[in-house]
Amino acid sequence: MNEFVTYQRRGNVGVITVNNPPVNALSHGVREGLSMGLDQGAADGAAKALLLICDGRTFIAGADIREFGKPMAEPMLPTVLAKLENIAKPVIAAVHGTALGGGLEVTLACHYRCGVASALFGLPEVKLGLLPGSGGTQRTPRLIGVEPALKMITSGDPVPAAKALEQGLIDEVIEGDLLEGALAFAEKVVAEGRPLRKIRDLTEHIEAAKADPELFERNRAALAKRARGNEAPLRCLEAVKAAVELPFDEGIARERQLFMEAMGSAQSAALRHVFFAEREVAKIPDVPKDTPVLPVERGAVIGGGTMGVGIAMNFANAGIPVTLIDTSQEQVDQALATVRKNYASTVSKGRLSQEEMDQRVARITGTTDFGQAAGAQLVIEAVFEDMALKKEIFAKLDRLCPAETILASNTSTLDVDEIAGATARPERVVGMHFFSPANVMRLLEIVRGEKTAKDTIATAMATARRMGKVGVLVGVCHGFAGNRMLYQYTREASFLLEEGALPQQIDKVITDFGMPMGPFAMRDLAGLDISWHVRKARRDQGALHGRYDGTVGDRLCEMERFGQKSGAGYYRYEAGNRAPLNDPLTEEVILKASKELGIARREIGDAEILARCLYPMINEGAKILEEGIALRASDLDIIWINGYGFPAHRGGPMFYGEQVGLDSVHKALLEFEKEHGDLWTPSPLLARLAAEGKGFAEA
Ligand code: 3H9
Repeated sequence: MNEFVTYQRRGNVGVITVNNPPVNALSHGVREGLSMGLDQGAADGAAKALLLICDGRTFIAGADIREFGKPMAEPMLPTVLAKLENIAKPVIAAVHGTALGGGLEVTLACHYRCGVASALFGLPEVKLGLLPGSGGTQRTPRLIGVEPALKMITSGDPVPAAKALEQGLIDEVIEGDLLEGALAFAEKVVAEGRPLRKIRDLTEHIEAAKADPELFERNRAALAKRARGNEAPLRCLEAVKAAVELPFDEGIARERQLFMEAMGSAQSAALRHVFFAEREVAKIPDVPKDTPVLPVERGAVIGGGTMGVGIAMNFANAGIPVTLIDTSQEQVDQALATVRKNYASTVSKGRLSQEEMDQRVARITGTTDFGQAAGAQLVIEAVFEDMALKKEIFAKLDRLCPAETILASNTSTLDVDEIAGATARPERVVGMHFFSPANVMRLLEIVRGEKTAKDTIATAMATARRMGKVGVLVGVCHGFAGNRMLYQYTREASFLLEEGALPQQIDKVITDFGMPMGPFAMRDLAGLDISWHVRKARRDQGALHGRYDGTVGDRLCEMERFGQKSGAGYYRYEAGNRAPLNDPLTEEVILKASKELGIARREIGDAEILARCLYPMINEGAKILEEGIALRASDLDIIWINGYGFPAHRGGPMFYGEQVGLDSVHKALLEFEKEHGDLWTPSPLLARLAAEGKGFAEA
């Protein structure tokens, strides 16, 4: 056919094979080859049935995302699929790996589907801000029912072969070799004279859905609640609704219209950016893919506090036995009890089986004997942020552990090079900064010290992957990348309070933007007292410079309002309820603080609030890039999406800055600088890119 698709006959069956590594994406060449393969199969009189199968590691994983946003050449996928569905002999899809997006849509235009037990079937377009654009929203509900189809399409989550069989999405699960099994299935279809089953003609599920007039409103309300401004799930729902309300061909036309609308949206551009950013983040220019990864067969965690417990659970979840070490037996026992409590809570929610819990708990052993760290290949220290204590622990581990053992610190602020200096193996020392709760949050900042060896970095990145985390490489500086940017954001939120806004207004602007929580609800959840103590200590040391951002926070803490745990902070809380309630007392405190500071309060618009909170973050991100602390702007986006809940449909803070226009961000920063001083001075990198009309990737 062409270089991507071949045709060959086996017995009564014409076999069309796609080969477009790595994931058999439906590029122009594949669509063209498929169209030609179908023509040949249709014309081959000896072929009583056709089999569609793929070479390599997977079935077709969807449209070629790299072609999106560019002019598309004929034949388009819907045209190829119409040809496929109308062929006058049975066509059978044989799936291994993943049949995703356009790949699953190809199978739905076939008359029968089979796959190996390990195969996955899904329509993940929603995760790219899209909807299935080649009949997926019209055929899936006709095949498996409207509600199961809605679930599959609006969640984007794939289903395994067994579930697909149960739902009727596929007709047979193949044991053993896929090609041989699928050929036997095709011969059976021929021998039994099975009909050409066109999904477009199935009506049973559509009629059932018509009998439930509330179906779409019910699902729309539930989706809108979860979507936080993400438009794609609701667009998916509109397309499925068309399957119920319109004849098939009109439904297909409506689907196409919605698909093109989604393709042109800023949100889809953002989500596509995130897709590639997630893959880029694993690539470190001077640590190539073939860098040796040291074996990690056993882990150890020093410190049984909240972070230590979460980290030990990450090892256990990845199937790696781990020793949890603390100074007293009481602390060890308490840590192990917390491990059990955390897992039991997951079991009670039905998200983990009791058997799996028992296996994971059994992988975690506790001891007060530091010597047992010697049995691990990766030791992660998670004691509190005290440089002297960390140095003492690292010196001790250095004496006790074999020379190859990697010693990692979970520090969130301290200098990893200074910690490494306490050992005779700085090349085996690395930062592994987990985010709280450590067993839940996907982000892991991997901090490269001056002397950290390449294989140490490769091992830390590989361990992150085994733990189901996204590892992002950063350099040494106070707060690393994520928290450095966070500080800018929370500081601005505090200033806005003093200047005229209220917590509920700021929080609403931020949650309307798509963050799960605003800065003040977040502070109330974390507790206000810790940062109060830090501020007091820094003030006593004379380390506070510039405009002070803690006035309101200090007053609240002086009134013993420490957040949720004390029933009040920026908001008030009713017993047993975490919902923040507006509090006139807080407003009084804020008004007084403004007066005390000599600030005349003014109306602050929502757009200014958003810009004041986000632009300084983008500016700090640019400084981080300039200093070489992060490798790329898209890595900072991945940090914020996975560690702080930044909405993926906004692409991350740096991508959002580019969508607003770096020039506009730069201009706004200059205005803020005029008004409020040099905290807002644009970074030279941002100023240069704005002047040159370039994005961060072109820096
Ligand atoms: C769609 O189908 C729209 C239709 O409804 C309508 C059409 C009209 N295109 O993830 P990996 C690259 S929308 C181009 O590391 P894994 C990826 O960038 C599409 N490239 O491997 C990477 O490149 P590099 C719906 C793609 O084994 C390399 O392949 N489909 C595509 O961990 C390996 O990827 C999806 O959303 C693509 N579609 O996971 C599926 N997919 O090496 C998206 C991958 O240069 N893909 N690449 O960095 C996936 O979910 C995973 O890649 C998959 C494999 C599970 C398949």
